[in-house]
Order: sequence, then C-alpha cells, then structure tokens
Amino acid sequence: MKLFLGFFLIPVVTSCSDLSLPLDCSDIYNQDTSRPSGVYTIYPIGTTSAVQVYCDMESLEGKWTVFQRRMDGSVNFYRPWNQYKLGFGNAAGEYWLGLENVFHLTQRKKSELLIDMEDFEGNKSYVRYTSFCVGPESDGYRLHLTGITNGGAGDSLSHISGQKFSTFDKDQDTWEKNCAQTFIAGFWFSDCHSANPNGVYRWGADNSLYAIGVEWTSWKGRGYSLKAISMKIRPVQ
Ligand SMILES: *[C@@H]1O[C@H](CO)[C@@H](O)[C@H](O)[C@H]1NC(C)=O
Ligand SMILES: [Ca+2]
Repeated sequence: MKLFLGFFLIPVVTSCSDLSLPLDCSDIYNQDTSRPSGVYTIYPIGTTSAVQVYCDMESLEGKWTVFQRRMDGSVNFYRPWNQYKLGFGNAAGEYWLGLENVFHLTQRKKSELLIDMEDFEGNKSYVRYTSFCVGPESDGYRLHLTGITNGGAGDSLSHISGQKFSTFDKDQDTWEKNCAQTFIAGFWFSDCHSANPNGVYRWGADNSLYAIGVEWTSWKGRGYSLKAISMKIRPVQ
C-alpha cells in the first residue's frame, strides 16, 4: 500500500511543478498550432493573474495577443485611470486588456505591435512597429515604440513614443489642458494626438465635434471614426 501511494504521488507532484500556464497568445499557439482565433485565458503576471483575451491566430502568421479592440461601439472607453490600469470590456467583443498586463507582457518578452483597422465600406489597412513596450506604473506606463512597416494605414503613432498614458483623471500629457478630457479617451497623448483608438465610437464620418472619434488620421484624416481597430502584440522571434 505504501509503495503504491509513493508511486502515485510522484506524478502529481511532477505535474504541479511542470504546470506551464500560457503567458500570452504565442504560448497558446505553441501548445497547439491548430488553435483558431478566439477568446483564451492567459496569465500575464503569474498563476493568480488569469485574464481572458482575444488571440488573433490569422493576421501575418498569427500569435497576436490583442490588448485593445473596437468593433461595434458596445463598450464605453471614457474611463478613469484605475480601469485603464486593470482593464475593462469583454474579450469576445470590445475591450482594453489593462496597462498593468501590457507592462508585464512587454517586460517579459521583446514585443512587436500590429494595429489593424477597417472603415464602414470594408476597406482595411494596418501598420506594424518592430518594437513596442510599456514601462511601469511608477513611470506613468510610458510608451516606447520604434520601427515601422506601413500596411496602408500610415504612421500616426511614432510621435507619441516616449509619452506617459493619460486618462481624464490623470493628466500626464504635454499639453497645458487635458487631452483625455478634450478628446474623450484614455491614451498616450502628447499635445494631443494623430490617432485616438480609444475615442468615441461615431459610426463613420462626422465633423460636428473635433477629433474625438476613433481616428487614425494618416489613413482617414480628421473627422472619420473607424468601424474597427485593434492593437495587438507578439514576441519578436
Ligand atoms: C474605401 O476605398 C475606396 C477605394 O479606395 C474609396 O473610394 C472609398 O472612399 C473608401 N471608403 C471610405 C469610407 O473611406
Ligand atoms: Ca496636460
């Protein structure tokens, strides 16, 4: 009996210590390369940090961990600092993964960034940056971004590299006023933006209020609010 107990205990202990939880969507893919795009659970900060995320397994060879997604206007993105820090929304639809998660993901693995977008007539474009990382909260979740591959969307983001993140209740932009309040979003702003992915969902062209929409100006100019945009990262091979 003692012999059997010992025999059965060993595999249990081994499987606990071997338990490898996926950090991101590239781990999910590497566990099983046939997995489709969809919602999965990842652990960006360790065993107690389970969070649902949408994995894009198709675009440019897949393995992308989506940290921002707009697609139908169902989620309000005008939110305070604490919610941008911890995340909000629904991984099957519109959501923000949370700056603390993105900080940990980009600290643990060198990452690239893909942003793809779509207008209301089905035109699509993207832009890709070869290096993307977000610093710690103690430094305002500062953005670092380099290297661009233009997939038609153009570069509306490089100029905010080096900026801290801002929300309506935490102004860390370089403008005398509050970019997050003025342009109804939380984002990395300077004075203020050429792109406003977390802006107000406005269903297309609308110039009635200046630059508050889900804009990507190097593709659509000012006053066009996109149908869909998503920001996603994956480890650099
Ligand atoms: C979609 O692309 C076509 C062809 O380039 C262009 O004529 C049209 O204006 C675009 N649609 C929008 C909403 O920008
Ligand atoms: Ca300011």
